[in-house]
Amino acid sequence: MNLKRFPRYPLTFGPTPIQPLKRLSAHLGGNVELYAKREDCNSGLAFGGNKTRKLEYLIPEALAQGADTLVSIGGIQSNQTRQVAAVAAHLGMKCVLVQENWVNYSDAVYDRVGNIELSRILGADVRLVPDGFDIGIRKSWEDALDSVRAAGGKPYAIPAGCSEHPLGGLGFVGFAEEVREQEAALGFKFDYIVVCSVTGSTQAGMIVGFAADGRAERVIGIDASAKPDATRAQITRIAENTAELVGLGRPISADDVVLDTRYGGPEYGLPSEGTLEAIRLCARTEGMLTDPVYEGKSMHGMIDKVRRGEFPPGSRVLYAHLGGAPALSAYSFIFRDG
Ligand code: 5PA
Repeated sequence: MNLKRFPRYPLTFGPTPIQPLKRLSAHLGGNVELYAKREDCNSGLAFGGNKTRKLEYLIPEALAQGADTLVSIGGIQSNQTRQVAAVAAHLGMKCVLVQENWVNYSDAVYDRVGNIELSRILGADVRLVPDGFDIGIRKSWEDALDSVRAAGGKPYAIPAGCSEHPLGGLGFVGFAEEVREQEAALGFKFDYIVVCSVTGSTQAGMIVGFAADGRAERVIGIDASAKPDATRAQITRIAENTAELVGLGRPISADDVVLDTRYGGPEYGLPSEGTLEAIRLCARTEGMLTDPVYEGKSMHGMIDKVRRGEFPPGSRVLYAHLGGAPALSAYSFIFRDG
């Protein structure tokens, strides 16, 4: 497998820290050791997150093409679009963001605070459109690309979550390689890796990266799309493409893709009672913030699996914290009493 042959433009601080979640592990009975790898603080570019790691492999292509505008898409509180806005500002490029109406929720200032506020401060041209949730390629995004061309600009297209981009899986192949180096220093290996999945390239990259040492099926995806069939299909497709790209040396099989579908509801972007309990428990035992759209759902999944005894006693579980806390202020009503 060869990731090194792909150019990487540094946007992150470097390897992200792995921290033991001692109080959360003890609270859950102490039979499983929980750790977090902090992708949520991987960069100084507007808080970073999983997209910043992915973008390190897309930006060299954008620069090589002489693009002057990054164009991307997400929901109103998308973390992806905020990270693209920050990267564009950092590189002196323009940024057009299509923000769709992905979530059935409207806190009074849902479209003013959190990620969308940050994207506006970062100077992005934020375009709100009424279309609903869909992780695929969107007409509104094609229209935005056309509008940049029509104005004489040179757009670089970054699809939702970077996922449908041919290079979108590479960043999290790198994540797995980084974990292997950290494991060598720690003197042990993780038995499971827990990761939130929606558009799929985060988990797909990890599957390929951990397949290299026989652990693909130890990557436990927690669906947060509440449309798990589409997410599973997209993870599988991206993993297949990425495996070929980096020369994994074996095809991806259905067994490699583990997606737990119990925690994504009630809908994309809406927390369940379990999501909220997990957010509060993690915050109050560890001081670590997770959000109601993504990481609160994967945190719920990890906590519930520990409580049900689904990880064998003595397991070491690595929670990939992918970011997302900037959306919390958009859910202020839910947390008005804490
Ligand atoms: C996102 C995605 P994937 O989309 O790669 O499966 O990652 C899921 C995920 N955690 C997990 C956080 C904090 C995320 O932001 N966010 C999207 C966005 O528009 O922000 C792509 C949906």
